[in-house]
Amino acid sequence: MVANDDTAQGLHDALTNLIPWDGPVAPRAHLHTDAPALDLSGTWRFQLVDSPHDAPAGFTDPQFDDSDFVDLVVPSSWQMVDPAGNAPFGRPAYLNINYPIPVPASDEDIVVPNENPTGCYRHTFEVGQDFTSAERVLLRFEGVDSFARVWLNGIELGWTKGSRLTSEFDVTSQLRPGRNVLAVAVSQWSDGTFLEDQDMWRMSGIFREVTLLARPYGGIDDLFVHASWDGDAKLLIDGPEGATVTIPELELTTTCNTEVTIPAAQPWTAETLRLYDATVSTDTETVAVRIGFRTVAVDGDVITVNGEKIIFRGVNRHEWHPRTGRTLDEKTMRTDLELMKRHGVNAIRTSHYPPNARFLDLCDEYDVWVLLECDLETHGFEWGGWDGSPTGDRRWYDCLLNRIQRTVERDKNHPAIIGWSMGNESHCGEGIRLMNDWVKERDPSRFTHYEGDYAHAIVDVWTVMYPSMEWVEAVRDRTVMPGAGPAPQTGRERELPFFMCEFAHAMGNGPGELSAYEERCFDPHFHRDRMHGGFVWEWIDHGIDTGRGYAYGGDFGEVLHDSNFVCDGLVMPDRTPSPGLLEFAATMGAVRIEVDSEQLRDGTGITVTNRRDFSDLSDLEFTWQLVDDGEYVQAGVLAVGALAAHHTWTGTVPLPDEISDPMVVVVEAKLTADTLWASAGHVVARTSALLVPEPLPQPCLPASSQPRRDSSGWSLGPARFDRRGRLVTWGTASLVAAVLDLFRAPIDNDRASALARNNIGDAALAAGLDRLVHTTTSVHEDSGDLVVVTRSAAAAARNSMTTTWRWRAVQTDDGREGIHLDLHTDPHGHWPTMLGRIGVTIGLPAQWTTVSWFGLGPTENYPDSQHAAIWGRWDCDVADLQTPYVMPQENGLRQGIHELTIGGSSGGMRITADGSWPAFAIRPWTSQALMNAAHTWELEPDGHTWLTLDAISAPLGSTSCGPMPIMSHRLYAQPVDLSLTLSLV
Ligand code: IPT
Repeated sequence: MVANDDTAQGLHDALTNLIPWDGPVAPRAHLHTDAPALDLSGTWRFQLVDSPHDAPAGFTDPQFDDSDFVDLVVPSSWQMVDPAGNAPFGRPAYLNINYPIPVPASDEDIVVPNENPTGCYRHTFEVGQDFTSAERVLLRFEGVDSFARVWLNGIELGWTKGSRLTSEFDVTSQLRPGRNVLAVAVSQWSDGTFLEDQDMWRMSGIFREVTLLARPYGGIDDLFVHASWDGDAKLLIDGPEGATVTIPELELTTTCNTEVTIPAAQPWTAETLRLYDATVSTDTETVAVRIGFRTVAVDGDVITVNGEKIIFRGVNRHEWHPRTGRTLDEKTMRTDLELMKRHGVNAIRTSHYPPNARFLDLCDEYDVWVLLECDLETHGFEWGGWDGSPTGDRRWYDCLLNRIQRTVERDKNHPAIIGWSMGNESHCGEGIRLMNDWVKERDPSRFTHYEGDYAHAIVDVWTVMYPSMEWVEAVRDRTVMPGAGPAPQTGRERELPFFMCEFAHAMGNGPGELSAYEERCFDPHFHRDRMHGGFVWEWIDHGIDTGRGYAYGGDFGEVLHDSNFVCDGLVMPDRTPSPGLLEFAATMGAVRIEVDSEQLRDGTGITVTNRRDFSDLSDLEFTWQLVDDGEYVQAGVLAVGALAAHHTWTGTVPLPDEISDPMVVVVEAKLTADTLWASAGHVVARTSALLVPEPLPQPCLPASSQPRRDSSGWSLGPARFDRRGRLVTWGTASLVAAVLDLFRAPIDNDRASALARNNIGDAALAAGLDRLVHTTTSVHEDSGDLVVVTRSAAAAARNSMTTTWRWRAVQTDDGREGIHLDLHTDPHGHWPTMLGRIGVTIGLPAQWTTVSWFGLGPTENYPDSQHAAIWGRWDCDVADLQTPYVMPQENGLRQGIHELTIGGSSGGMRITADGSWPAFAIRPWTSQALMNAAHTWELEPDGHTWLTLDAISAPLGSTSCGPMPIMSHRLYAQPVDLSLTLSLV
């Protein structure tokens, strides 16, 4: 063994010798066995030193006095112990592409720093005769980051690398009856670090389970289940000769290594949960396996399962918990799957490493497609043009093969896994080909994936990251790619199935444009086409809980970091669904309901489309409701029935003969029975449509009062304007005058970053959108109206917006006093900058915190993310209107506002829109304060309730790592009108 001596040199060699491991037994499946197993999780003794050379002398000796050591719970990452507090073992560091340590040049030997945090672990455990009488005993580590050297009772067992891969050491000859002392030295940096450059928090430790496994004489060390379906179920289990296979539910008994056809069995798919509990037994051991019969094939350029094309409505999933990092308990894993299933996610790419083995059992159980990725990323080599990247350097090939072998062998028996991915962002060389060849030989029953196979010479599918809409269209239409895409469509990629292994970067407020991707890449209309959907980047924000909010890169004093790029998920760090996840459910969900209010009276206004690939809709009940401004009118059930996959149903609901107020039709699809992931009644899909009376009732009548001028300004109805024509008093309340607003606190998709293909936010700031100066150029009375003209422009800028505010006293139809505003704004000069909004902002009293509106809600919505919102009457508090994105940014917009009331114990304002329906945001701080805060805990209410009403709002896009929004969605300066009535409440 290279590292068997205790000298510094010996240790150094093992850390960087490009040998994947020394000591572990051949990789094999994780099996659920009745053979004795001892979970070694719990409190261990621990000491952290600066370097492997500083490990306390003799700490591996069973007699060593470890009273200087401290307690540490295993599994855990030592940097996750109180990282925002006194951090006894250092803090995590967030990096995306950059390596956390210096990178060797391609003509150098591999070196890692001497300063190499090393955790010295000791754990004492007892075993009984069930272990000492076994044929063999294995010590299994499921995840140690990144290098572990292991001793039992003072005798070295060897060492291993591959942080998210299992290693099993044979401890038969070192294990003693009774007390045993395990010692492990874990170093953060090794040559493995160069293969593990995933975009995530960098930390280390024994972060997954450690187990002692007794292996009986004549036991079952490994199994390979081949369960296919081609109209009939076929089963072949590679295993010990003569071992008995039983599936009680199918009344089947057979033996390993014999293929049987089972006519009674049903197929497994990610929609039709059909797992069979089986056992495989020898005289001394019984193993439980769950079998799903399915056949994955690449049929021309289409991926099929059981002969049907499948669509990935997928997400990329890292393992994350805001308090325990990459150590996840089963409850958290179940929560992920339940949330995914509830929001229409049907596929997971395990970016960019194999997850905890237990998670894959749950994927079988909950029914999702899994693209299982190897623990491999060498992204930091990109900065040097990939020179020396391990996938093209033969010195590394054994390490690469070791990684893919451990990946496939551990997880090969899961029906949920339908494809193997070689890794992520590691360039492409011979190493990838060797990995792929090995997989195709070992397991030809699944497709292989590697996005970086840009020559399309190796793997079975063609995938891309973050394509533009035009790009996706070109793939779909088989035309030449616009711009400088990775490759023109001239080679083997023309023959391959296509999906987006990453798209719709869910960082901060977003992603927008999901429905545009959905139309192009997920539409079953292209049923036999090669478009297979994709996987949103990513599932969860990797924020770290500090007790007062979430930390991100840079909060722990890292030398290098990538800021909040680690918070780019569809769920918040605490797994609260973000508005982006609700939009995912509404656009990507396989059950589609569309309501066309114009056609309801023709009997065809409601369309239900079953976009599932296998199952009908008999698990759902479709209900409708007619609601009149919050008042329930009528409800019923739609006879959609057992609509088959890829079929459409058309129908309608009965409407009253006349509609006098805006009314809403809401149609919902609900589960009729409990499932593993939701209770009966859970809403799988919901949509609404607005029915408006024609002509629209006029909300107000002209009042007799005229603008009255006095020494300090103007009075008009319940309002006062100062001498510059600014609205400063409402009833008895003082206001911060309404001004034109073009600014939004940059969302992550507006902010320039290494990967963002935009500079929207910087351009907006350079143009001074956040610091417009508003100058009144005229105030006068015109036929009973107070007409105010303002010019809004930024210091140094020559371009401006001229706004005419035409105010008139009115009475509402229910007799309340008010004023009507007709606003028109016009750009002057050259406006190259994209705007955040074109609207007005006004400062209301801080005591006004109760909000009620008729429009789209209750969830936040934006022009390119509004499918989850429903028309209706919604009530809440100002605090509830804020979405706490980890990095503060524009949030909380609600569109389509017909009426909005905001008030408190003293007074309030009702705003009704006529003509076009504005959007609103209400916050206890300004957009400027939102921009300036780096964390949620830095936001403090400033003494006003700020109301913004947008005539037009900018889209969200997903430009933080993706294309610019579709041209027609972008918001540029243009003339707009707003027509509102403000009345007293
Ligand atoms: C892509 C990575 O594969 C993923 O891990 C993550 O970093 C994502 O970007 C951004 O959050 S790679 C990028 C160069 C497109």
